[in-house]
Amino acid sequence: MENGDIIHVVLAVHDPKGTYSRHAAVVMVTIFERTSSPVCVHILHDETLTELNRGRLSETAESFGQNVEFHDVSSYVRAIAGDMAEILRNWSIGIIFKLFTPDVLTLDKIICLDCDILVNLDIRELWDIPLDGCSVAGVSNALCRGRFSAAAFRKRLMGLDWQKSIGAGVLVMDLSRIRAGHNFIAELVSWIERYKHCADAIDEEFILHCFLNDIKVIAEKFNSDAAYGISDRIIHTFGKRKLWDVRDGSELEHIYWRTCLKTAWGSSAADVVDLMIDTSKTSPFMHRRTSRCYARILDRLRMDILRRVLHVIEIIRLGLIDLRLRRSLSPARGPRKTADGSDNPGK
Ligand SMILES: [Mn+2]
Repeated sequence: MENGDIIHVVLAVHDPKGTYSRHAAVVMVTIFERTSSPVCVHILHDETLTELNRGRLSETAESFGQNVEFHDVSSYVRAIAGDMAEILRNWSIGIIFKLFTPDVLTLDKIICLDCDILVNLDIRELWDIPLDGCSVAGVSNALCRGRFSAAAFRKRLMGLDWQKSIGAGVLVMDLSRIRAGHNFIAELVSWIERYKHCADAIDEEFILHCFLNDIKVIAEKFNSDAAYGISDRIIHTFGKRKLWDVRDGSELEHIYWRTCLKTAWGSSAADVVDLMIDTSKTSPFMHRRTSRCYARILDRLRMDILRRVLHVIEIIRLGLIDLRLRRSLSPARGPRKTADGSDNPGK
């Protein structure tokens, strides 16, 4: 394979607020710190990447003696953007940048990572996994989603086998094989046109659509939730609650902010303190007073509902006891006696 021993990693950066590039730098440092291999990081970005942030990403790579290259994918985005609005209800446009990789890069092989990830192993371990003739490798997410999940249901609607689904946050791609068998951009455009009404996680669903029987499933530790531990893993924060969003004192949170200190965003501790305070101010998960208030309202509701349910059960229980008592106390049924003791009141 050309490019010798260099490990090539793709990160996508769409950064309208100017805060997202930092997360890419944190991912880069977690890679650089745990490998002795040369790494080239390819940043796929659009016009939202500022000169300042681009410089900081370069500086971060340089400080570890590694390389970073920038690839502007704005023209690809524009080519399909008209069809995207309906799909991108829950996602940033950055979710599709990795799908441009086979067209943008001339390399043979690439690792694609999301930016909500911490690499806590030597990335070479992932790089060296043979793809066994498959176009893509990733970690199965069929089990964690489940047969009756909305994601599985949506995939069945699109004619996809949900059991073969892999997470798109960590992917290894054989770019030569993909280019030989696919015209990725054209296929993406027609796929979006056809499925825009039900598609959601485009990267994951489109990859499953293209490579249904051409996917190598790799060990779960390469794209793993922190719930399973964090050592010797690539940890991915699934869902909307990202590692920089919360102050829960988790080990992961410590790793994120300590790593941030080693990027060009953390050239002084004071800068990182400012960043932490700024993210706390804007994080939807940091309105602690409000969330405590909601918790109290929920507790109150739960208590009221429980009290009423218990009340109804108690009434039914008492009613049953009452009925049983009446039955046991009432005289045995028989013909009624008249006042004079005769059996027949009628004449
Ligand atoms: Mn992600």
